[in-house]
Amino acid sequence: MRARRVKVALLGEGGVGKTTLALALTGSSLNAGATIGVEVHVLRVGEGSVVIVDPSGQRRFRFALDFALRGASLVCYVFDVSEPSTLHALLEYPRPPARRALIGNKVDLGLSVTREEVAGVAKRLGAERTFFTSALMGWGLDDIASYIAEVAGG
Ligand SMILES: Nc1nc2c(ncn2[C@@H]2O[C@H](COP(=O)(O)OP(=O)(O)OP(=O)(O)O)[C@@H](O)[C@H]2O)c(=O)[nH]1
Ligand SMILES: [Mg+2]
Repeated sequence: MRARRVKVALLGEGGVGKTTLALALTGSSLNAGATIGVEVHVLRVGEGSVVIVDPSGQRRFRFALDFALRGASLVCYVFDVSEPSTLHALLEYPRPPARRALIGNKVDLGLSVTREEVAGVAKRLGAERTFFTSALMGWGLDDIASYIAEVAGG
């Protein structure tokens, strides 16, 4: 399969697991520390590559969001399913003209949000897909990898 070069941005509050997710997707060792500014990871998809741009969720690095979003084909909004505030905070994030998906991470800790709450936020964000993952345990990553490959190939 041939894939054009594609940019994916991961947005969400500090500590929800964006970097761990990016490392898990790219098969790297999971040694995430809090992101300073922005990190960039490369995911091989067929003969192409997908650039995963992973800005810090901390407010003081808010400027990194503009960089992450510029030219992105796909925006993945990430929250921690065990911390409801991280789901609702996503409504404050920009909604650029890109495909959008919602990712509930840390399912290994159990869900403290209802499926209805998640569906409500997904709808308001304009997310076309919702995924549940544990980046730490490696759960649910194949579905996201397939979806990214689909976006990259499209
Ligand atoms: N239990 C559990 N912990 C996770 C999971 N994913 C990430 N973590 C942990 O959550 C903490 C924060 O993860 P990061 O990947 O640094 O989070 P981040 O969203 O990149 O945070 P910032 O860079 O500060 O915005 C780390 O201690 C991770 O090991 C998960 O699926 N389950
Ligand atoms: Mg990070």
